[in-house]
Amino acid sequence: MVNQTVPSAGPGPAASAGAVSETVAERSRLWELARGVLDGNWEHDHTVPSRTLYPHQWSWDSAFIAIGWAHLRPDRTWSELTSLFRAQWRDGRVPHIVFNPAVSGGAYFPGPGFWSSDTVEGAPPVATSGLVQPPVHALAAWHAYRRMPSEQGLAALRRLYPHLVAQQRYLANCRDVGGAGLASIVHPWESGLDNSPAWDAPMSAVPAEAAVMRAYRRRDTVHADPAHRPTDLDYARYVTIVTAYRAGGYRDDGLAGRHPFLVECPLFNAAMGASEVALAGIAEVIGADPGPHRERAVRITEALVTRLYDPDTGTFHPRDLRTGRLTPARTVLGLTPLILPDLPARQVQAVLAEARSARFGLAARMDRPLPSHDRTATDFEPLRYWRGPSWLNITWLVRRGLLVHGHDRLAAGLRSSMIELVAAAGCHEYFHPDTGAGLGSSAFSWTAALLLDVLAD
Ligand code: 2M8
Repeated sequence: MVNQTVPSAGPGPAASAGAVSETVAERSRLWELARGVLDGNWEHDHTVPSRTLYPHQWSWDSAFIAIGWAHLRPDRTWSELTSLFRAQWRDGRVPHIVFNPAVSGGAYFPGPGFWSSDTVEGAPPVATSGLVQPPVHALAAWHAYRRMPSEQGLAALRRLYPHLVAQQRYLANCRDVGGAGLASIVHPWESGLDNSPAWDAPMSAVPAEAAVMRAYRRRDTVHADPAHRPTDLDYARYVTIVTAYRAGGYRDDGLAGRHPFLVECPLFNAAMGASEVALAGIAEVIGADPGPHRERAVRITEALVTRLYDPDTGTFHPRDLRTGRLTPARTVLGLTPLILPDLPARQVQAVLAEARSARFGLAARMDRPLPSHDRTATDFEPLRYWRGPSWLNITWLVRRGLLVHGHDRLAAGLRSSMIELVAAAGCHEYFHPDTGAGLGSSAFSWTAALLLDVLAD
C-alpha cells in the first residue's frame, strides 16, 4: 500500500496509566495495522466500511473514518466528508448510503434499485438511500480539525459549514414529528444500532412476516454468520418500513398519521445536540455567529432530558411515538447523552451509575469491553450484532462523554479496553463482549479510525 504522506501525529508516546502493554513497538504495530485497514478500504474519494459487507459509502461511518484519516492523511478527512455531502439531498438530508456506481447493484441488499432515489425530486444525481443516520458529522469535522489544524482544514470547514447547518435544519424542521424539539427516526437503520433490543417494542408493531424475504436476496449473510446478523423477520420489517417511506416519496409531512416506525432515539438526538456544540466551535473559527448553535444545543439537551430520561431507571430510553411510551430495554444508547456538555449533573450522575453497574461494567480498569446491551438482561445476545457485542464507535462516543464531564479515569478505562480489543483480535467490526473475540468484518474502517484517534491521545 503506497502512502506518500508521513503521519504528522504518529502513534505518540508509549505507556499511560492503566493501559495494556503500550510499548513503542506495540503501538507502532497497531498504528500500522489500522493504517493498512484504512488504506485498503479507501475508494477514490471515500472509505468503504468493509470491502465485503458494506462496499459503498455509509454516512456515520464516514464521520468516524474522517477522524482516523486526520492522523494519517488529513486531505482524506476532508475528501471523505466532502464526497458524502456532495450526495446531500435538496431538503438537507444526508443519505445513510451513497452507492458507488462502479460496484454492482447486487453487491449489497438493499441496493440502489430498491431505494429508487433517482425517481425522487431533490435527490442528487448519484444513487443513495432515502434514510439518514446519527448526525455525528459536525462533531467529527470539528474533532478532526482540532486534532490536525491547517489552512486546508479551515478552508474545508468553511465549505462544509453550510451543508452541516442544512443537515441539522432538515432534522429540526422535517423530523420533529413529536413537536417537542427532538428529531424522530423513521427506521431502525437510522439509529445505526439496527437490531438493538431498543427497537423490539416498536418493531413488534410493524406488520411483516419473515416469508417476505423470499422475494429478496440478502447479501449480508453471504459474508457474515447468519447467527450474528439480524433475523429474516427483522429484515422483513426493515423492508416494510422502507417501502412505506418510499411510497410517500421519502417525504416527511404527515408521517405521524401514516408511518409504521417513529421513535425519538437518545443517541441520535444527543448527536444532534453535540453537533450544535461543534458547529458553534466551527462558526467561531470561520467568522460566523456561534450564538444560535449554542442556544440550539441547550434546547436539544433540555428536550432530551424532558422526553427521554426515565427517573425510575436512571437512564435514557427511546420514545416510541406510536404509543407515546419509552421503550423498556436498557441499552448502551442510554449512556450516550453524556456527550452533551450541558447535561445536568443529576442525569450525568445517574448515567454514570448505570454505566458502572453490572449492566455495562464501566471501570477505570475494565475487565470486559463495554457491551451494546445490558449484560444482565435475558435477551442479551453476545454474538448478535447490536444485541450485546462491543463496538468501538459507541465506546469512543461514551469515552468522549466521560472526558466532557471530567471523568478522565473512567475514560482511560475505555481507551485501554479499545486498544486491548484490537491488539488481541484485529480491526474487527464488533467484538464478543465477554471474550473480546473479533466478530463481523475483519478489516472494518471505523474500528481502525477510532483506534488511531485513541492511540494518538
Ligand atoms: C450496519 O447497517 C447496515 C444498514 O445500514 C447493514 O447492516 O447492512 C450498522 O452497523 C450501521 O451502523 C453501519 O453504519 C453500517 C455500515 O457499517 O452497517
